[in-house]
Amino acid sequence: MNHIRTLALGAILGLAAMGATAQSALTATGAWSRATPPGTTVGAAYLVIDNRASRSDRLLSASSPRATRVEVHATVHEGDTARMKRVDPLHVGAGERIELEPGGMHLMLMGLDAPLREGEQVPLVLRFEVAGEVRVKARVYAPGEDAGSEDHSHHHGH
Ligand SMILES: [Cu+2]
Repeated sequence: MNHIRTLALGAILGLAAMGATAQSALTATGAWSRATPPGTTVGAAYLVIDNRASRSDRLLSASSPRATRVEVHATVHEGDTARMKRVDPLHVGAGERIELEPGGMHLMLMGLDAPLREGEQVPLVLRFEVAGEVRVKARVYAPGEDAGSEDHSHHHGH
C-alpha cells in the first residue's frame, strides 16, 4: 500500500516538475539586508538561490531601483585580510543551492540613493540566463541583526 502511494506521488510530482516552467524551478528566497549608516552609499544583500532545474543556469546581472549598480561579490581570504571579488557571471549548477550570506558571497548594492533603513523592503531583480527575471524583496534588519539570528548566533560576539 505504501509502495503504491509512494509511486503514485512520485508520478504526480514528476508530472508537476515536467509541467513547471524554468522560472519556478529556480528560486531566490529569504532575501535580506542590513541597515546602513548615514553617508554610506554601499550595502549588501543576502539570499538563497535554489536551482531545482535539471540544467545549470547563470546569474547574468542584478539590479535594484535603490542602487546604481548591483554586483555579485565573493569574499576572498588572504592571510588575515579579506577582500571582495566580483563574480560575473555566477554559475548555478543543476540542483545546486547557493547561499549568499555575511562573510561569504553577497549582492553588493553600490550607489545607494539613500541609506537602507530597518524594516524597509529593497526590491531586487536577478536576471538568469535560463530562468529569466527573478524578483525579490530584501527585508532590511538592524545593524548586527540578521534573518537567521537564532541559527547564526555563534557568529556574533567575538
Ligand atoms: Cu561586496
